[in-house]
Amino acid sequence: MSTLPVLYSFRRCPYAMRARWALLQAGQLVQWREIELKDKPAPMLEVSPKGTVPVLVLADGTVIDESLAVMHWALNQADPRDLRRQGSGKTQDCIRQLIELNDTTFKHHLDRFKYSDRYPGQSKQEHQQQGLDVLRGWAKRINDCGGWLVDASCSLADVALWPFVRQWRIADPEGFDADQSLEPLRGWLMRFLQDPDFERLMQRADPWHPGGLQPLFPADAVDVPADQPLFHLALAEDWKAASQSGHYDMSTRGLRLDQVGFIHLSWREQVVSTFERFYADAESVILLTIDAARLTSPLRADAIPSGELFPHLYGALPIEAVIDSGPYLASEW
Ligand SMILES: N[C@@H](CCC(=O)N[C@@H](CS)C(=O)NCC(=O)O)C(=O)O
Repeated sequence: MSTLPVLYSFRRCPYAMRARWALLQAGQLVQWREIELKDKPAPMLEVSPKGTVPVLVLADGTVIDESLAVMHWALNQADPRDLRRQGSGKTQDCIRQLIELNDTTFKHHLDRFKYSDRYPGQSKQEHQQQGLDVLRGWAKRINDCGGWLVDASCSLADVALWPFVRQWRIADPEGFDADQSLEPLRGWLMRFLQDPDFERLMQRADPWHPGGLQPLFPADAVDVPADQPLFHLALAEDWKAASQSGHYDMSTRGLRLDQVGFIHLSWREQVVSTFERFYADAESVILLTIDAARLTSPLRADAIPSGELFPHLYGALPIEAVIDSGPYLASEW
């Protein structure tokens, strides 16, 4: 457990929120040190004297103290939905430009609109207008691109920007909700706010003090022991395709890894109920037995709404990790 990275974070900080969102998507588990901005813990300032959150300290002592760098580190561990659009340099440029506009121009106007009392002599209305110009540009992009900022699915740009748009809405909910030109942006923001991961992202913890309680983030997840076999039920045709390609990338029946973000697995005692819930009417079901120690993508056990933990694999399943495969025989379980 002590080898998990340490994350210094502040619940409502939009930079920390986007970093935590990426950690969630990448199947990471970290030691969570919630801080108070007015009383930063000395161990955080020792590793990062600039005193901003988020700060991620890796097991080898590497310190990552810029939110975007934390996101990239997380997505380097696993990026099952290809948020970074690795195959397209043009889309990557577009993502970079959008994030830069947010982190410079938009943030500048957001601060002076939201906290206008901290900026005496500046015109709140002027910053509101300029911030709205940026927001309208993003709304138009979302409309033109089919629901997201760069194309028809969520990218790193969407993930990096939405906490700041949320802040704008918090500063002026009536104006934001009534503005017709922001309609596509409202729908886009709602998708994040209504995502089950939003609640996980915004979990609360008491401020950490050296020697104090050390919760994990996400708080409803645990590490997956490498010494216990993991199981996955697969349709025979999907497993056959995987045996040819060398890796298996179905998440669950009828849904791929890139649609769900991870591959559903079970521990031994969960196999029967998983079969009964999802595969009982399928023609030909194969049970895969997986050696967790042979997996290289992140594994994390996440709670489903009932609270039960299930192991999830945040990447494709290499066929070398499957130590046994054969028809699922209900009579044997
Ligand atoms: N460029 C940094 C900015 C982070 C930042 O400014 N975080 C704010 C909280 S939202 C902070 O820690 N401010 C320090 C303070 O208020 O003392 C990043 O992307 O990580």
